[in-house]
Amino acid sequence: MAEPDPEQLRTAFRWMLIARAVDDVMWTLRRQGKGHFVVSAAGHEAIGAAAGLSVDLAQDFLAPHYRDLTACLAWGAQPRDVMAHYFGRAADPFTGGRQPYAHWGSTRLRIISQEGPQPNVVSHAVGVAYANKYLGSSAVVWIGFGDGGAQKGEVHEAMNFAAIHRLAVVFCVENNLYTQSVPLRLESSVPSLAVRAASYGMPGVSVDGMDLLEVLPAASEAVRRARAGEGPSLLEARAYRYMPNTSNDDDTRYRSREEVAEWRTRDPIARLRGLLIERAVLSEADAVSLEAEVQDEVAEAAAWAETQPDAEPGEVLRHTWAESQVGAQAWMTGDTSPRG
Ligand SMILES: Cc1ncc(C[n+]2csc(CCOP(=O)(O)OP(=O)(O)O)c2C)c(N)n1
Ligand SMILES: [Mg+2]
Repeated sequence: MAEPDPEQLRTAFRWMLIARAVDDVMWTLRRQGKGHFVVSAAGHEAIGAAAGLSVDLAQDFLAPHYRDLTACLAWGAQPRDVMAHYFGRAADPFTGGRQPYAHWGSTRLRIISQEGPQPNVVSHAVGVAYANKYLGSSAVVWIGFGDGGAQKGEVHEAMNFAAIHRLAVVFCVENNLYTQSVPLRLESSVPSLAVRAASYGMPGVSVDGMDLLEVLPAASEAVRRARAGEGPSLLEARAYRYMPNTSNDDDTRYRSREEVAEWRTRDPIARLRGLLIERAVLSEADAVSLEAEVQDEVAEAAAWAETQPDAEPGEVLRHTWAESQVGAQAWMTGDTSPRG
């Protein structure tokens, strides 16, 4: 990809700002006892922004890691969608209030459902890429997963299968050095996960995942290659999650505050902001007003979602059985009379 133009950089910055603002508001709601489970994207924002700028948003698929809020925004999710999902409201366009936060999935936006067991989405997304090839589609599937997920056997199977069939896939492993409390050296025999690409005969590149301008060329080349029928690539984006694994985790038990503070100095959003000002893409005043606009938009989305009705409990069985059998609900609750 040629150097990103100013408009692309501004767009990426906006996605990243929205992701961080959503993250912050969710943590606040959690602490106020108004919201529940938070999975933070903070520290991973540049990866999703690079994905969004690299793909063709009109046709490509996203199989998101649960820290890929920025990518979901790039693929078209709106702050109201995300907040309705966070609160589990009926208006949640991803799961209709069925799943806890970060289980995005949208047929309309071509976002493949994020699943609880990690990293199941990797092999399922490769199946989507296989279907795309079968159908003669030129769509690319961007797959995000964690360094811990990368240690699972199914990732090996998925990469092997994708390489054999030269599928249009980008495997993006977001290496943030931890699998919850377990450090990388205890879950991987090699410090760089990109080297594993060689065993599948695909390119493997390792980049600073907190620097948009470093992720972007590698992401663009992987997407180009996939679309040209040259097969999959493995992109290792090195990052750091600033917050605990989830709002149920206490990270003070396994990493020092000094370590977290050191990584804070490499914040992907602050770095991009500095670059935009340095390149005169934005003035300081432009950046401040964009930040204020994003804060307002996210606050409005959160306030809106908070007042939305919960999903109807009876809806839980929809999309599980064929519509004609939604009567299974009555059966589950004790009504065993036969139905036609
Ligand atoms: C099969 C499975 N085992 C355990 C978990 C619990 N779990 C949720 S997040 C997580 C950490 C995964 O680490 P990694 O893949 O590196 O992603 P990160 O959270 O660091 O982005 C674990 C173990 C799970 N969701 N699925
Ligand atoms: Mg990790």
